[in-house]
Amino acid sequence: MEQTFIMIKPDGVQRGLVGEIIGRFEKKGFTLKGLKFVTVDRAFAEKHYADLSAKPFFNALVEYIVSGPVVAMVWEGKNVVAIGRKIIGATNPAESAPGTIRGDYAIDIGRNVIHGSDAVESGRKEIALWFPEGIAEWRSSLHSWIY
Ligand code: 3AN
Repeated sequence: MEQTFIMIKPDGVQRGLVGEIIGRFEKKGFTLKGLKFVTVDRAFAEKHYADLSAKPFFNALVEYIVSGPVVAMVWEGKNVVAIGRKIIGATNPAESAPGTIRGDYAIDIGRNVIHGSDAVESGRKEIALWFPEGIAEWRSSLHSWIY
């Protein structure tokens, strides 16, 4: 079953949006497979955002991510990568639709509340980076219609 890496960024934690965000993924029907509350250091944040290292905003992005604790999660379900990105909304909150997390709760692209893997393969890499200890296996139900 497909998995994705979702992170509630420091501004999402500080603004008390953790429950709201987790609730949206739960109510959609996805399964929470891993969760940790963690403050990462610069070297770790640079690894997570390695693909963006040439961008002019890279330094500010790394500083933002290390500025406080984040909630790192693994969510599982059918098409969870693409549907998760829909739930999150466009990168720039000015363009993300109302009803999406960024559309409802963010204004600034540099403080956009949440991260979600952009492809199944990057999800695999990000899960391995954030959860090197692995993810415990569990099933929410034996019913195949619950993803
Ligand atoms: P997404 O998070 O929607 O996959 P990416 O991968 O293009 O978007 O960018 C990763 C993160 O970098 C974004 N979540 C955002 O915090 C930051 N970012 C992207 N573009 C900009 C920008 N033009 N200025 C400042 N920060 C940016």
